[in-house]
Amino acid sequence: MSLKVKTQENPAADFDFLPQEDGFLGLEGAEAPDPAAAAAWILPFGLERTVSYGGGAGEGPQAIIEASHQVELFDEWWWSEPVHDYGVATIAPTDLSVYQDMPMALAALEAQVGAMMDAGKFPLILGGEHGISPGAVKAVADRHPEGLTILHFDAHADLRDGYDGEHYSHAAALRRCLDFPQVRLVSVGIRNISDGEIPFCATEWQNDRVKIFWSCMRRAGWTAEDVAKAVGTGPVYISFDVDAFDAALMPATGTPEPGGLDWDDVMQVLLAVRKNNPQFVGADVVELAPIDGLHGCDFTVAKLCYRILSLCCGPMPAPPDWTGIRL
Ligand SMILES: [Mn+2]
Repeated sequence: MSLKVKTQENPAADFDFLPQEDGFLGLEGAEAPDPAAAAAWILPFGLERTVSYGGGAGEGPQAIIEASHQVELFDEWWWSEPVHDYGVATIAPTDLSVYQDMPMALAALEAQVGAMMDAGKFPLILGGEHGISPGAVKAVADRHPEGLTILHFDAHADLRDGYDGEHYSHAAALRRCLDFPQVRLVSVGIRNISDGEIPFCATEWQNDRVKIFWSCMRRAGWTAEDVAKAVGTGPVYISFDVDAFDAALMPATGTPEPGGLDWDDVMQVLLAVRKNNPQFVGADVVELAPIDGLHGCDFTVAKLCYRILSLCCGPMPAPPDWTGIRL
């Protein structure tokens, strides 16, 4: 179906939506909200242009959506099916080959994310390579001149000032986001940074614009609550590169790294951030490069997306008393 979204900047933005049974979570019948009534909109944006090692990120959105049909709607953190508290709809993927270079693709993404926000929706962008994040963040930052914190999960700092001659490289994703002066960065899971990034990182650390929670210190050096304190109460945008997960858990990504986060590391951080009740304004999940037969990776990312949506758009989690589960 098609839905016209009227916004101030873009009075006739058109979005085509996937039928709900084909979209994220595969909602059917009475469970499926009309897109206009859904608080969260999924935007598939499988751009794959500046990848430097393994390819395949362009197939990410479709794999996430397909795997999401296997994700159980009931979530024990809420002891309910939290999706019904906010509602989700999925925009139909478009042909990204029409964009001849990164600036064109980023401008298109910025316009789409901006239109989603102006329509009052929470945008979740499915990548695609990490190089797309600055396009989405530009739209979000423009609407939050008072300040924007990016909660960034990744193996890589991505603070290079360009890479392989590409200003908007995936390896420069967060550097380009920090081009916007109101943006600050809290990175979690980092275990790959280059010598050339250190001076910038050190300067911006002094300016309180960059804070890194190194993966190697996750069991001994910092807690989820420390991350939540650094993030604050928002506005918060989540940029999640799936290579933040350990390479054993997430081999299906272009540049996997050992020594990474496990599922519960990530969940504890997200939950601690949620407990501070920040203003969540958008998210992207990038760099899934599906591998035939490793459907566990696709499923992990689909479940991650559902948790992010429920934490950002749903009520505060209200888990049962685990010592006496209410059955
Ligand atoms: Mn990465």
